[in-house]
Amino acid sequence: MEESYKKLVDSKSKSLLKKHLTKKIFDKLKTKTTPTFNSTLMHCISSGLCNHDSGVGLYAPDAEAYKVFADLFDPVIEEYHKGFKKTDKQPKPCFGQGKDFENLDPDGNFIVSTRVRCGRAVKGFPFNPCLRERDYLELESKLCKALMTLTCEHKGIYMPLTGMDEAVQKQLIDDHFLFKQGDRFLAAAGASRFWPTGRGIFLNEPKDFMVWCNEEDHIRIIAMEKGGDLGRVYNRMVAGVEALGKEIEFSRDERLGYLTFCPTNLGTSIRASVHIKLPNLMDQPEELQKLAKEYRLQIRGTSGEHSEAEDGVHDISNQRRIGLTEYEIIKEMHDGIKGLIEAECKAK
Ligand code: ADP
Ligand code: DAR
Ligand code: MG
Repeated sequence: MEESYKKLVDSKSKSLLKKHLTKKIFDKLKTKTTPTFNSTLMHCISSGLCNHDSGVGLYAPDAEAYKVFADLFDPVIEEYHKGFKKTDKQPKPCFGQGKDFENLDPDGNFIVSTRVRCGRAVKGFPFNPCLRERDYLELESKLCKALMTLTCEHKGIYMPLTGMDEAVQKQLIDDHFLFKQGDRFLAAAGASRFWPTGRGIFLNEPKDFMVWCNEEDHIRIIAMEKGGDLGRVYNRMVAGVEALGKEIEFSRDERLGYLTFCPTNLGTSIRASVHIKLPNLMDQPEELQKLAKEYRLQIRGTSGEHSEAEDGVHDISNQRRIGLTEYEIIKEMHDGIKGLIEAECKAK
């Protein structure tokens, strides 16, 4: 670990891990372990040590890591989430009403599709680096039991990755329903162990609600549809989260809110995104980046993180996930996307 750390320090990496893992903190934390699952600093930083092009490079191997290695996690959380200090506290969950958010693009001129997702961890289980094969199977079984209780618009079927026909899997990924395979950042973080055991996707009949099992987080709850009706998509996701929350005890920290594998997803763990075409702003990349920063929006490629835009379609979403309620996060994204569309129309 010392050698890999030195290579990171000497590298041109711009990761938050490089910025905040000072030698003093490294020396203070390198011998510490978490009491329940015995996780280590190496578990936390291995992805950022292997991938110098990480944006963050840090993951929590279990819930206790956020406290045992707080000297490293707290400054990374504060910077990524634009100012959530170690003395700040996540507000109590408040989903509000999706009907407050009008359709972002009623005429369908810019937005191809809208997606809202959140992550949940099952209380008592660690994250990927400390999960045994039987833990993946137990998490999958708990989730499937809960999924069987879903009714009405959420009713659907669970498809395990084990034994899934390759062509079916490729189509689900190409349709943006299913997670990609082999993300090198997640692999280096220990998230591909025993793959594909315990991994899978639940898809409802209309294919506008899905639940991922054991990709990056234990559970990802997702609603998605063509067009810009953010309020309807948000409502569908919230109803799904609340239904599953009746069957599964989620892991929630008093200060950090809902716990997730990556610190970028803590708090609400909500990422609300649009696949959107903004040709005029795309021709003015500095202006687009300035607006995205101003509206606290993050820009990804068409196939999500670490991908490029295809046919001018970008994935644009809220960056912050902690320090605001769920409703406020959706409002921040809603107002940001509206601002981008207004700027696009002016840029003609
Ligand atoms: P997440 O943060 O949910 O893990 P990723 O960046 O990993 O998101 O992308 C996961 C999948 O979700 C990718 O296939 C991506 O294209 C798809 N996706 C994200 N936002 C949208 C959207 N608004 N419409 C359609 N697909 C989307
Ligand atoms: N690629 C990693 C992940 C950062 C946040 N995205 C997550 N958690 N999917 C990085 O450090 O850049
Ligand atoms: Mg992802």
